[in-house]
Amino acid sequence: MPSLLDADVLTRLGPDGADRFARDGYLALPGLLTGEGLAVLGREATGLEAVARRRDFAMACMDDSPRHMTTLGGHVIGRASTLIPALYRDRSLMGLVREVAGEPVIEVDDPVERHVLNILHRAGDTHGAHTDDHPYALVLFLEAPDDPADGGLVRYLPRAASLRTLDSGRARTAHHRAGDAYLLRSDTTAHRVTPLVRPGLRRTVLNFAYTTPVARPHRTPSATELYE
Ligand SMILES: O=C(O)CCC(=O)C(=O)O
Ligand SMILES: [Fe+2]
Repeated sequence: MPSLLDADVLTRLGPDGADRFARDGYLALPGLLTGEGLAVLGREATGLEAVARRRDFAMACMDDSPRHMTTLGGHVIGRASTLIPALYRDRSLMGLVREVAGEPVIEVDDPVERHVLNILHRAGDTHGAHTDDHPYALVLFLEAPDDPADGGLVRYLPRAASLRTLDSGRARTAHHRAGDAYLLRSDTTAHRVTPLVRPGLRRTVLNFAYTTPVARPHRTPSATELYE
């Protein structure tokens, strides 16, 4: 789906993207979506939001970190959308993930976790601290506050010993705009999304999970609790 993705994103980042990713567990991919890609995926997400579900709870298996968000699991997206599953398995997109990851990546079998939609849309909405079950997460931004002061920032800490260390001084913070993306080494990098600070703000992402031929998922109940 070349017209939805900016094929030059890695060239713009320079030659050390994969090295930075290996070191930081994170690589920003600014402007990965073209204007057309953002428009088309934005319309798709707006349609899917009608069947998405509100979640407000503390996730026991992730240190009781908060979830205040509206979500849609991959199993529903797989039935309701042809575009998102096609983009998920798009060769050029998976090639980009492979290049940054520095190893072969494959699709996640689990229909719930492979591609999910996360919408923060109320004041205080947040996706609390966790690690993912699968090694790689490609997060695509369809909506996000333009001003970092409005929240919706990603905090992350690679090779985190525990989720609590995510609020230590070593954690980093990243701001993204609609059309941006990032790749995360998501099974070993603790991460969370900071709360939206006031009403009227929205932050919508697609999260595409990938694994490798040798990786074994960290099985937690988190995806079931958030997406089923
Ligand atoms: O919204 C984000 O930036 C992160 C999403 C995430 O961590 C997840 O869906 O597991
Ligand atoms: Fe995550």
